[in-house]
Amino acid sequence: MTVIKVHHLNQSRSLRILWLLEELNLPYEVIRYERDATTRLAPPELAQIHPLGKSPVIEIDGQIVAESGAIVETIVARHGQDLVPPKDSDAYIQHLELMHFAEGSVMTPLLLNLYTARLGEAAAPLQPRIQQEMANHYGYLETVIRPSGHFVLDDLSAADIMLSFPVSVLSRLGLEDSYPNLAAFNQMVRSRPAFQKALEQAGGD
Ligand SMILES: N[C@@H](CCC(=O)N[C@@H](CS)C(=O)NCC(=O)O)C(=O)O
Repeated sequence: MTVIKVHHLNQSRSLRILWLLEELNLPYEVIRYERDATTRLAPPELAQIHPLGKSPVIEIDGQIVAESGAIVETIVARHGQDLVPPKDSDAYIQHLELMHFAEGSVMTPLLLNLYTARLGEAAAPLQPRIQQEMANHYGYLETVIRPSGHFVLDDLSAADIMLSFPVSVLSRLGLEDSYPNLAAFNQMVRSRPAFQKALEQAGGD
């Protein structure tokens, strides 16, 4: 089996990929990059791997893949079918929806919140809408989580791995008390041995 190379930026979505690889017990190599201490941006070396200059990026069987959702789908299609519901099931559609929701929807208000925080009072007119959309998206996730504590299946799925990143932001925002199911999900993720190994590889989160 070929070794998957992971171009990992500290404190980034790339943790999803390390966690997935640990869950699947696949051989991988981590190439580490550090954010600029002032700007928090990735170093220019990442743009030599993929033109966007962002992380995660992987090299798998000679191909470069960017976008954490595409990376997760590529890896599970080859090595982790148990992490995706059967294609002819209703759960498959829900899984697909949440895989896309994780980057295509919930990250938008979170990023707006992050960036507008730098504007101070100038961002005040935008804040009610941003907060409303954060509550909308987190509120939705809070209700769709299953009694098992996972999002789609009774056990871990690729959607859980994708959603772990936006859900982890809740604790940084001090909002965990408002979303007890998501707080429990976050604890479940962090208690998994594979996640802890991924955190070690990542040098923390
Ligand atoms: N939608 C992309 C987002 C990639 C992304 O924005 N990565 C961030 C880290 S979480 C990054 O590389 N930021 C550094 C920069 O933009 O310079 C994905 O899911 O992979």
